[in-house]
Amino acid sequence: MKTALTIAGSDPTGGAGLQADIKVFNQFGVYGLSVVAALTAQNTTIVSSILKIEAEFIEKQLDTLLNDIRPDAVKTGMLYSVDTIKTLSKIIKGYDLRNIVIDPVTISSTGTSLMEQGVLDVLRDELFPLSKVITPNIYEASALSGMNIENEDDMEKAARKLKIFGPDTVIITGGHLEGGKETVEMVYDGQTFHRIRGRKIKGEYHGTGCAFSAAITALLAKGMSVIEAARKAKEFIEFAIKDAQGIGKGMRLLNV
Ligand code: PXL
Repeated sequence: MKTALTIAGSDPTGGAGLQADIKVFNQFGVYGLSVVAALTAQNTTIVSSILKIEAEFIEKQLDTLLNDIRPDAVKTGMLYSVDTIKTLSKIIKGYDLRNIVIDPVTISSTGTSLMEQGVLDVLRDELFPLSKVITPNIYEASALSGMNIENEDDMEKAARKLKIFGPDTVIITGGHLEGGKETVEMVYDGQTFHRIRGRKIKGEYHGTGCAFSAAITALLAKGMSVIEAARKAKEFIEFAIKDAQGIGKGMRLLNV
């Protein structure tokens, strides 16, 4: 059976974070492995607290797991600390891990920062060069590229800038762009821009970024190309959004 590893934060609602990733891996028939990089106390309205996990313990989790099992693909989510990212960079190189998907998580959908100061720079400089795909949304891509993204032309420009940091493929997710009836995911492999279009679905949803990048990771584990994986992941996410559940008092949770 193919395996995918998520290195991410815990979200007790299961809508985002490593719980969502494992559910998505399972949906694609891929065995889910997980290393916890941070803990959050949160519900559908608020992140009330974050507990950092020391980088040494994250390294211990990874070393122990990777000495036994070699994942077919790996994704990162909320990593929280600079030390964790540096450790991860060492591990990825040391174990020669492939099919790395970086979801550069910055803030929660309810507006709380999910990273320490300095994380974005280290993420960009240390992990992007090792990655097959990065999947920033427009806010994350704006922060990482140092430009404001307001339309598709800006998405292209930002994708070009982020490509320079070394990922094989940049996918900027456009679900948060203002206006219009369509959403667009901008895929840039250094040569061609592919625009994956879909219908915008009204409302606020928790976990769309995690589920999208987890779906891509699962499909890469199964040997699919990045562009095919991105198209399939987009279809998957549209279904999950349409079927989102109002289980709590706040944001709807993706039903993955
Ligand atoms: O959606 C980004 C995200 C990632 N990881 C964790 C989260 C969130 C959003 O709340 O809680 C653990």
